[in-house]
Amino acid sequence: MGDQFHNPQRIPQGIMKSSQQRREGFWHLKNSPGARLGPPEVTPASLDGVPDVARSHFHFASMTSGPVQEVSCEKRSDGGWTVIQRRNGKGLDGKPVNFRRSWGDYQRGFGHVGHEHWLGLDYIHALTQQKGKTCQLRVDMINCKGKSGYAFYDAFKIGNESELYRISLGNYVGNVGDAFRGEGHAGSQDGHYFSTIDEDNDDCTVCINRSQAYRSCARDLYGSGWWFSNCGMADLNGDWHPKTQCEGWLSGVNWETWDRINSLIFSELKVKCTLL
Ligand SMILES: [Ca+2]
Repeated sequence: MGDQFHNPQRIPQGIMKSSQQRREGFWHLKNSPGARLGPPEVTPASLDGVPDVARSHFHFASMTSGPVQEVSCEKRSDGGWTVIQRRNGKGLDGKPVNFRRSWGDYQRGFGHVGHEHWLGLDYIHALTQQKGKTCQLRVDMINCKGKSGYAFYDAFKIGNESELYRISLGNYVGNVGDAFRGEGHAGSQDGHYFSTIDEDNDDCTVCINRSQAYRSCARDLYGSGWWFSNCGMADLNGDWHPKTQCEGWLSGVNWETWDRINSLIFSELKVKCTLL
């Protein structure tokens, strides 16, 4: 399957922040007046004995990120999670969203929050850098054979633009392996910068992956935006391959500590922040 290039789909922007919110740097997730709250969408993300998840859309505001953004929230038995990435091959128009995009697109986000999307680095930064809070990252995924898996990281945050959205991860718990750190692989992505096809921050001029050399992991190998580091074993923003064609891809939706050869057919990154 070739690359999917579609017209950019911006996540629709919601209401603007109030002047009080701007003045105080108010940060909130609140129920959107126009949001449709039901019926709950049952998704394949019921992975850990939780029978169902309820999804709704909220507006998301931060002191640093301009307009209020709509986000997808998921209510689970362990609390409410904000979805920052979803891959399922179904954009707003029913077709896969193109994730082979520029630095600016990854900063601002793309896709639609009710479908396949990337929330945007500036929003993820604001979400994970709330004062007095610490955040968990949950990664849900389904592999090419239809099996579900998950990974948790505590103390998750990403830096701002000047820090090239550097990722920090705490302890890992899960049943798919710690692909971010590669389980001893040289290319641990923890603590590394974000790269896109037009911004090479992977810290390797000759990046070695499976005995092949690449100048840019984002541009030359995976064609996506991610926290690559020589090049690493996680890339959930890689090329989309549908269930009927998910076997045998080097460049796919990858979590290589779980499956080194085949592309995942579902992934979600989601964040929950709690008071310290
Ligand atoms: Ca490089």
